[in-house]
Amino acid sequence: MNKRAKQKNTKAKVFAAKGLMIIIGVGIAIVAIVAYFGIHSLIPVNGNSPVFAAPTNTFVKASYSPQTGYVFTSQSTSSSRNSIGIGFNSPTITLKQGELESTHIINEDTTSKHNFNIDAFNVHTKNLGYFESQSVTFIANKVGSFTYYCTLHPEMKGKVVVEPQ
Ligand SMILES: [Cu+2]
Repeated sequence: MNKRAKQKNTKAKVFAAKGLMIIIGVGIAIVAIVAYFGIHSLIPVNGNSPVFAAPTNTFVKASYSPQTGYVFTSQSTSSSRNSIGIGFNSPTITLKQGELESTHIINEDTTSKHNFNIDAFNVHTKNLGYFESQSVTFIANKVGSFTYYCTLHPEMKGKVVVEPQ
């Protein structure tokens, strides 16, 4: 190999190495972002460390009809220990003490925004527009009966009952 060819070869190698570094860099950044948000989504809103457990999922929609007015309606099938069934209005959400709960709210009302709150567990969604949804994960770390509600419509409320273990 003459001098020029050698130089060219070295340049090509440096270029390839730089390319590889960029690819690795981007890879690390993606992994870091996923890890950051992944871990953060595992931290309950009323806790400060990630919980590596499968949550109980409850699906609730905000809806409106002239008959019912503004109302939270269950989208979860009923289970042996709670009164939730698809279509139940103002369903009671029953949990066991210490249970990890993910409540998924969707606004299926074309006429108004809605939000979902449970003060006792630091649960507060943003104002959800039509077909917007938000999931909130919390630990049922208090026993008793609590109220969930929408700040925009006082009539939209129901109970969260946490039973002792
Ligand atoms: Cu509302």
